[in-house]
Amino acid sequence: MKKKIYVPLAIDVLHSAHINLLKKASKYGYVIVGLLTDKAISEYKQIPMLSYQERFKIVSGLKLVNQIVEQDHWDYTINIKKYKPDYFLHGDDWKNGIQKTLRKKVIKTLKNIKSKLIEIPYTKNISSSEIKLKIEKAGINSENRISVLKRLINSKPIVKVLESHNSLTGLIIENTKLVKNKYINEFDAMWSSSLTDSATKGKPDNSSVDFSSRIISLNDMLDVTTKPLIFDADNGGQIEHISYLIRSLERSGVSAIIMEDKIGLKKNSLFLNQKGAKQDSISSFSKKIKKVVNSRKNSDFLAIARIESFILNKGVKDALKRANAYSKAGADAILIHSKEKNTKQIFSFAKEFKKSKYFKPMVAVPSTYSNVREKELIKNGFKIVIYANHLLRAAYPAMENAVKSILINGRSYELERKIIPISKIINLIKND
Ligand code: SPV
Ligand code: MG
Repeated sequence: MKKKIYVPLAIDVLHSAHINLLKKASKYGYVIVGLLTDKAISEYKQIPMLSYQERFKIVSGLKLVNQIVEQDHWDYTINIKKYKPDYFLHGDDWKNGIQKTLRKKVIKTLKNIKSKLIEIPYTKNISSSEIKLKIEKAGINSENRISVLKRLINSKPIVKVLESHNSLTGLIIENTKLVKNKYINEFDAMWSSSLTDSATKGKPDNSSVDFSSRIISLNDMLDVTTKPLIFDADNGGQIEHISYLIRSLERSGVSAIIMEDKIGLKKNSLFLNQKGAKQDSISSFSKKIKKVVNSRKNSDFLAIARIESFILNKGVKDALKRANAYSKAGADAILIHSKEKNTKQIFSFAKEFKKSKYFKPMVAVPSTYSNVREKELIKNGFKIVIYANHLLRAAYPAMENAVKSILINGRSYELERKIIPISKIINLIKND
């Protein structure tokens, strides 16, 4: 019987180094490719551009490959134990960096089943990540960008979203990455907040900044970034206009709309005084959700319903009734909003909603209960967390202090050490 060789691959961009690798593998025998799922990849780097199904099709067209199996964890040892290959092949680039620990674990597991590790030299000057960067620089198309959010929801424990109010904040979200516990930690998506977009324009969060203006702002951000964007549409406006709004958002490459179930003159939900603010009827808001669902051309564009029951001092019963109805109307996810300082309200809702046959992924906006950790949200069934206003809140005092410093000192010298050098700003914005 032919010997089996296992090759784990992500194949986001198929290139010549993969072919070299598979040619070497085929010399050892029957080639099994462990194709990494979106979930497995997102455990250690950004979600791939192509979906698993698309990547599967590409690999199945390669005559060097005898079998493809699903590699659903970044930890290869699970499949090694399952398929018991005689050989395991990997590029030698995993000896350093974040894959180092995994390599050690793999070596131990292979030893236990008397299999061998084959490491082949990393092909210099070619890497998927670099090719991906070049493609990203050339831009991402709207269709692809729309789908990324849904894929992230299906593959990550929680999707992390941060408010972006202009292109610069979009770039910060795009480019800031930390390595935490050997994993790359970064934000997955941007939130186009009605509050911060309005505040940036010096206007109140009462829909005085109309959708056309909001869409110009988000197009600026989408021009220079590749991550998905969620649009805060207040209550969606008039139902008769919704299909045009969805058309514009999809054309721009927005991944989701969030609509809140309020009517009347818009008031920000974090205002203590909600006098005059009214909640829409379940039937009327459900119609709006249906309208979004029927208007979208791309089924990966998500309709997210935001429930304001807690904001308007109604209880969990009202929130649940609405969640079930909105889910039935076609909402892909439910944002349960709260302006309490703790998570009691949203977790009591989550506990009940999880039992519902209409359960949908839940979204949290921890603006007032900011002490909650993401792991607690995950434990309570939340799939998206939106940090809704933090970049603007960080920028405002920094700018105000700069103004004060120049006014106090009659020069800008004292400020220099607190702000970034001009050279850094120049280099931050690429000119190519
Ligand atoms: C926003 O960021 O505009 C929101 C969230 O809608 S909140 O400010 O809490 O209403
Ligand atoms: Mg808003």
